[in-house]
Amino acid sequence: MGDYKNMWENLDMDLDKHDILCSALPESFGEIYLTQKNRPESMNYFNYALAEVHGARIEELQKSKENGKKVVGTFCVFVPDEVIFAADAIGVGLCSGSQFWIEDGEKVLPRNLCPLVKAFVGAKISRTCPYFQSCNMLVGETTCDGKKKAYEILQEYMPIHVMDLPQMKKEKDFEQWQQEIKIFIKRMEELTQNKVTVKRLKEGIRLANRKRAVLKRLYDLRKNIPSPISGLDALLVSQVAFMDDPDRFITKTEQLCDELEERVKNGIPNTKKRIMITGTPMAIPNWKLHSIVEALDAEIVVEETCTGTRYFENQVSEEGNTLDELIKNIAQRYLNIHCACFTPNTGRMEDILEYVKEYKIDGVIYYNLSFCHTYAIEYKQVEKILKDKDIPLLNIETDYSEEDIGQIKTRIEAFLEMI
Ligand code: BJ8
Repeated sequence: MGDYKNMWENLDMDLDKHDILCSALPESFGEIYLTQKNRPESMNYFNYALAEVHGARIEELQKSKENGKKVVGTFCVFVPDEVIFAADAIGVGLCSGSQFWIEDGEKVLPRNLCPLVKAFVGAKISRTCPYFQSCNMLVGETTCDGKKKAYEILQEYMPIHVMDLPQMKKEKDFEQWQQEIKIFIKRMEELTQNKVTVKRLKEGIRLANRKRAVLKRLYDLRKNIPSPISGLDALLVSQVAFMDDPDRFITKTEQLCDELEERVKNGIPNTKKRIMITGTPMAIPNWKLHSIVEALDAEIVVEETCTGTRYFENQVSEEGNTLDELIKNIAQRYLNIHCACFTPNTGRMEDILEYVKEYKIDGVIYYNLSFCHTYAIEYKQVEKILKDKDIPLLNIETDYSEEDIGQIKTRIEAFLEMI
């Protein structure tokens, strides 16, 4: 990494603490990623993106800000990228996957709370995340209680706009979500001083659709036996998608997919068990479950999570000549994401069964971040539908710490032997 000390200083970061964070990342990335054999060459870009995640990308954000652009941070795949693009702003995903931030998070939050929430609050209050420090505004959403209340704390540190996400999918909820998107457009216009016109919103829709399409292409390639890419590498691509410049990300992921297509032609069958992960998201640098599973005789070929299929499934229709029509299209696509914060959430069950078939799954691992109640409760429904079809399922509830790695490994070994 280059010398970014001045930039971090200007971002009012805690440099000493940030040094500690930065020194741990290369080691864990090296151990987990660079030890994999026969990786696609095009993954070099994503290695670089990760290595420069606090450096070159942040420098780009600062340059854009000097040219008048605004940066907004998001925490959930329900926040429509289309609107951020249409207002000519830059969006960055701020969900945090590091144990490093937990201690600071617990200074202001209860300990028995989801690690994702504790980590993002810890990242902000410790001033060790250059993405948080670069944001002009945060965009939250009323998904789970932990996040909702955490935004009240973050509000003390910086401006935040919270989108009121309905928790059901009735006609009135659909209407309400359209209203919320309109309010969000207004807020983005105020922030950027750019008008969201029909033309700009269409361009925003097109860009977000292209990004989703390339991720879909990547996932479709994983349906091959064997998958031409490890689950770890595919996860890294998804994680980088939340931070990177969208156009560059699309180009680099297309290149990766071209290379993977060649690999498929020369694929040598293996005996690895094909695993689906379903559950809560895995934000950078949370590679815990993937690294345990793929060190054994198994490959993860799909993630039914928000750092997986929920991020890219379904496109927004580009049809329409008015803002209202385009907003309706956006609302339709987004309310079709099946997060456990909705009741009922039967769409998720349908997706899981569909992916079992499409990706030729041998076994499913239910991944639940500790204290995430909605996903923990929904486990029973997933268990039932998979049991009915005789599909093996393992439930793993964990956080970001390393304490339970041995125990999880033992359970997954036993699971793989059984399936
Ligand atoms: S659409 S999964 S990104 S809310 S923070 S709900 S893990 S207790 S992240 Fe999420 Fe949007 Fe839904 Fe996806 Fe549970 Fe933790 Fe809450 Fe979480």
